[in-house]
Amino acid sequence: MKKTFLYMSVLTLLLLLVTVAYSSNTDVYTIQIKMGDFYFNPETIYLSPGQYVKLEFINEGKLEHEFMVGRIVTTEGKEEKQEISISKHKHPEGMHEKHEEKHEPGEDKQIRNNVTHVHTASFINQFFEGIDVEHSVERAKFMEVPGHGTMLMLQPGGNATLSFKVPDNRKGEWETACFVPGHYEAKMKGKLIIY
Ligand SMILES: [Cu+2]
Repeated sequence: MKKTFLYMSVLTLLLLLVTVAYSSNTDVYTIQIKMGDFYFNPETIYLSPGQYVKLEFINEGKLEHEFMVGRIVTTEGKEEKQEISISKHKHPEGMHEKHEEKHEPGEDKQIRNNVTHVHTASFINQFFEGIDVEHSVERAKFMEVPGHGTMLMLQPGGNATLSFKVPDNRKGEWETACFVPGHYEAKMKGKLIIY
């Protein structure tokens, strides 16, 4: 009887250990990131390859802010966007001159207006490229902007979550930034370290 009890206890303990090990394996590492005028708090985020993470964002500032992650800052974003808008005017060969004459000035103006909304800086190497990100947004947007990259944009008071698995090939130091004109210059940047 005593032996059976001991045996059962050991078995229960083993089962408990397995359960704990299993649940910690599938644990999601959640981190809250506050955005404001002009900062990210915490400024540095540490994540590990293979980790399941959930980044929770809150914009506690009075201005709209964005969160982007990458490696080389470029100011070519605006020009790239202009190229894209020009390519919208592409038409079959031989139609070119005719088209130029027929061109509606109003249409052009509308496209130019879109261009002025584009932020002037972005990253060349985007951290989120190829990562399957599950997101939820409230007064916020998570999207791919041609010529700008993968961005999370939060209105004042907005919040958002990004859930994903950190790939093994993202090790190292990444820069986080807000490229709303003037914000990066006002030091609205930080670091994402995958170690
Ligand atoms: Cu900002």
